[in-house]
Amino acid sequence: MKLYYAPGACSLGIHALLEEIGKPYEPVLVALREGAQFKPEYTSINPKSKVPTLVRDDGSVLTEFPAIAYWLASTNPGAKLLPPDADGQARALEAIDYVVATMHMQGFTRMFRPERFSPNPADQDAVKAQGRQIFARGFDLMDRTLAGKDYVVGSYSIADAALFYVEFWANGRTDVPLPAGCEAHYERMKARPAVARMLAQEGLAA
Ligand SMILES: N[C@@H](CCC(=O)N[C@@H](CS)C(=O)NCC(=O)O)C(=O)O
Repeated sequence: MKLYYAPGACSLGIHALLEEIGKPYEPVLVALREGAQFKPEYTSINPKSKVPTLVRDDGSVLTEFPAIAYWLASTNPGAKLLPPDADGQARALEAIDYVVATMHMQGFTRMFRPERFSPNPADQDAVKAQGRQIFARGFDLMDRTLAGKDYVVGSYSIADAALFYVEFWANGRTDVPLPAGCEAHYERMKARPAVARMLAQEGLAA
């Protein structure tokens, strides 16, 4: 398998899951800041010009964080990355969708790419403020989800890898404070050997 990733991007959650699984894979760096995602070498693999991209052993390509995380968990049951019951699995997918579709795409992207939401430069401070509000509210909701639990659905799952990447962003790249439950979750995640290996491989200090 090959994981196309960028250091510190949302792909870090998938990178952590691959380390958790422990099977061989090749990490391939995509230099987003240099626009490598738009070059034919990459668009021939993922025409969406985004990371993460997973190229599986049969050569087929899988994109989108929730799909990749779900596929990795389903095909590696021994890693126990999803609860065994349908309700627990649905809860994990519910949390991942919220992190990716709302906190990341609606919140964080507004804060750092306001021009994608309004072409008018005069609007951009308002767009950023709206994004910050969505991002911060997300942590409040995830904090409630974590109440009384170490991990999002109780035991460690793919949902924690998703929550971790936005917690990582909140810490290094925003002034959004993590509520106590999310802060404890962030520390708990960093203490996992697989997460520590991923951070070291991406050259990230958390
Ligand atoms: N919906 C996609 C989002 C992926 C995404 O937005 N990735 C960002 C990095 S965190 C990216 O590749 N950005 C490059 C760009 O927008 O040019 C997913 O779930 O995988």
